[in-house]
Amino acid sequence: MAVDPHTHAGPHLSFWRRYIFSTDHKVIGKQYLFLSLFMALVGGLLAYMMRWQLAWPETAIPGAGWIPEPTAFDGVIPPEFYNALVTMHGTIMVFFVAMPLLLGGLGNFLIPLMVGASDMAFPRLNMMSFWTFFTASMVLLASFFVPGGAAAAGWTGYPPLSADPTYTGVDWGITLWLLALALEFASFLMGGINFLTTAISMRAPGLSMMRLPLMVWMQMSAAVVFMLSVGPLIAGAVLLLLDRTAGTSFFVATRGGDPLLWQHLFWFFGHPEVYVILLPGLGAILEVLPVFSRKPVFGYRPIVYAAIAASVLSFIVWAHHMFVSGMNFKLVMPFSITTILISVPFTLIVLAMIATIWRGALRFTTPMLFALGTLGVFIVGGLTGIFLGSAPADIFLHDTAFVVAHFHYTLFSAVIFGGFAGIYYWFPKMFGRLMNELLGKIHFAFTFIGFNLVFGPMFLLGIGGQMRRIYNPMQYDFLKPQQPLNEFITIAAIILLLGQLPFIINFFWSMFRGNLAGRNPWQANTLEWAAPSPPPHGNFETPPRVYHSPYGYSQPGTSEDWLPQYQPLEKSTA
Ligand code: HEM
Ligand SMILES: [Cu+2]
Repeated sequence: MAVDPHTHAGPHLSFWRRYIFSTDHKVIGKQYLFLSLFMALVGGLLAYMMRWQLAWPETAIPGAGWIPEPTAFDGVIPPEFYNALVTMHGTIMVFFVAMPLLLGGLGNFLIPLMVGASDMAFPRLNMMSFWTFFTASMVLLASFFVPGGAAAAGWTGYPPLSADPTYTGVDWGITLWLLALALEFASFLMGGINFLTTAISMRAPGLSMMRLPLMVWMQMSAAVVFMLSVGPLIAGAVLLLLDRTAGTSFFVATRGGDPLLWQHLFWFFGHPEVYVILLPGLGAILEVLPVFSRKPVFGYRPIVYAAIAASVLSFIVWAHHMFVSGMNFKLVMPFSITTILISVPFTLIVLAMIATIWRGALRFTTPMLFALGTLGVFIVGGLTGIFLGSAPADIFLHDTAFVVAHFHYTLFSAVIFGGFAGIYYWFPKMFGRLMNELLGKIHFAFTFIGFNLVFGPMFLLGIGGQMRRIYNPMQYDFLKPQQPLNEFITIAAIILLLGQLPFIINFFWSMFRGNLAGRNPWQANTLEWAAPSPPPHGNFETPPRVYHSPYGYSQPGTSEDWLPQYQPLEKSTA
């Protein structure tokens, strides 16, 4: 039975306190979710403009005619704006979609529920972290409208491009970009403290660390990785800001600075950041796979240890982004080896996932389809990562479309497939209603097929030599024979983007009109399903107790094929 949240809201709160400046982790989680979906739309539209330009260079982009000069001339985008598109697309997708969706949205909503707590450890800090993030998003979007336009030095912000406005023609845009990143980092530092404190100190009686759902482990690992890696980049960002505004020369070679120093500071953060995204994405599907296979997660402890091992290793691989940067060549092999080493824990996690679904009683619901999609796509991303991790291959493939294909296979799998798996799975808990299965499956088909048609052929483009971050491939004679592939990819990208319409319709329609979900529509074991859907402020009517592992499906000695964590054994055996 869905419970009206108003009847359980406790003290009467004004509209503003209940929905806008709420300290309820569930409202904050939804705020992150809505904002990240909005930003995904923006990021997707930027990708559409890039792809159009790559397929039909310097022709008017349908729908872009309204963009004023000097950014676009009747819909034709000039090279400077193309640079801004690449930069802002990457920045938005990584920092303003992936993190708010997987950590801000799912993490905030789920951690207190999954550990049986009534809210986050620091609810006000939680609210502050959302509004800091909101401010960051607005600063970032505002940068499109300042003179010179938005940042255009790549999402990695390499100097000297980022340090010297005369190289890009962008002045304020890059300063605002740095400010937006600083605000977003502050926001997620606050969030990380909250996540860790809540998961460690507010667990329900009986919920030992080794009974935590894997999603909580993954969110904790991600929070630790983020908090330990972001410091050097914040320092680097301040130095870069000084280079830009105060005439210092930390990174500008012509003034005696060292651009490689920025690359080290950036990637010491930038590589672990990928795991900040990846781990919660994998965490989401680790919840979905056992529920719809009706089997326990295979190898719970090895998965936890693998996540910790991958987190530790993530700090000593960063220079694999710099094999061709001119750093000391003696660093190349050590970083190649650590990079390939990191495939061991991830292989283990993938094998555990396959073993989990192996011979299960699979239920092909929409969340399950997206979870299986994540798995398939992530395997391709992981395997191609081994190519790029080995320096000799990377020297050939570096900065080609092969790299673009590789990182979309890993990031898209975690963020989009994993994120959708999570949204479809937890939507009934969030809104008390089920999403439509038919629309969900149509959405999955378009996303899965569309995705592979976009990024699969990009491996070929890269092997054929197409560089990334170029404005017009037709400028190079040796790339001309590949142009039909570019056109094909762009058509597929348009299909992929249009394929998101069924989701948008489904999401908003189901929020108000979907079938009522009840407490536990999927017959899942974890604690969030013990609370009403949607849970009232304070979450549980009575504080839950935990008796079992989160994955007791099809256990001997039970009459049902599930065994909720919150039910003692006597009750569930008839
Ligand atoms: C509709 C789906 C998407 C399409 C069609 C798309 C397309 C593109 C294109 C054409 C580029 C420029 C490649 C280059 O020349 O370097 C790019 C870059 C990038 N994309 Fe995507 N993308 C999509 C979704 C995503 C998602 C979901 C993420 C991450 C969560 C992502 C992260 C990035 C990053 C980090 C870059 C690098 C930006 C840079 O070089 O500064 N993209 N994408
Ligand atoms: Cu890396």
